[in-house]
Amino acid sequence: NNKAFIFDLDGVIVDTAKFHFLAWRKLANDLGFDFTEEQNEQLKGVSRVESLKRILNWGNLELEEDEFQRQMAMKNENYLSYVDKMDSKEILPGVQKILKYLREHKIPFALGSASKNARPILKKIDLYEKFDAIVDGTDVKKAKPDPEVFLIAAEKLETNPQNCVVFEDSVAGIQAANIGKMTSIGIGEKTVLEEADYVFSDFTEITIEFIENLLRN
Ligand code: B16
Ligand code: MG
Repeated sequence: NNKAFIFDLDGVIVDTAKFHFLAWRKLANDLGFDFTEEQNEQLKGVSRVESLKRILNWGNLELEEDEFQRQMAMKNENYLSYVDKMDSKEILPGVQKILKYLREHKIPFALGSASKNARPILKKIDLYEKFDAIVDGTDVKKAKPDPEVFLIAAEKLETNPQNCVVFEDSVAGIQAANIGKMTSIGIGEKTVLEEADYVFSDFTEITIEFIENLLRN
C-alpha cells in the first residue's frame, strides 16, 4: 500500500518548546513584563509572527513594525544559541525505534513543521538525511490548522492525504491533519488533544504492532 508518515518537529521529535520558552521569556522580561510556562503552552505549533503578536497582547504592549521585526530577530538569535548546543541525545525517547522501523520497511516519511528553523535543527540531531521529504515554515503560506504543510508533504511523498498518518503535539496540528483527511496521532495529553484519532503521552507508548495495524488499514 501507499501509506506514508508525517512527523511534526517541536514537541514530537525534540522538545524545543523549552528553548522557545527561555527565548520568549527573555524578550518579555526585556520589554518589562513576565511570560509563563502556561502561556508558552499556548504557542505550540503557532508561527513566530503570531507567537510574538500574542505575547505582546499578554503584555499589553504595541510595537511599531520595525521594532516588532527587530524583537523577533533577537528572539530567534537567542533561540538559535540553544539550538546550537543540540545533538542527537535531544531526540525524544522512542522516536528512533519508529523511524528505524519505517526505514527498514521502506515506508516513506516526511517532516511537517511550522518552524523556519527545522532544517538546522534536523542537521544538529543527525536526522536531516533520514527524511524522504522536509516541509517547514519556509515552505508554507498558511499556518496550522490549515493543512497546507501536511498536504505538501503528502505530495512530496507521492501519496494521497488519506494514506498519511500525522504525529502532532499541538491542537492546531491535529486539526490540520483532520482537515487534510489524514490519520491524526496526538503526542501529549488526551484531554488537550481530544480531536486526534489516537493519543499517546510519548513515543515509548507506541508499539510496532500499533504501526503495523495502521499500515494494514
Ligand atoms: P520558529 P512545530 C513550531 O514548530 C513550534 O511548535 C512553535 O512553538 C514555534 O513558534 C513555531 O514552530 C515557529 O518556530 O520560530 O523556529 O520558526 O511544532 O510545528 O514543529
Ligand atoms: Mg509541535
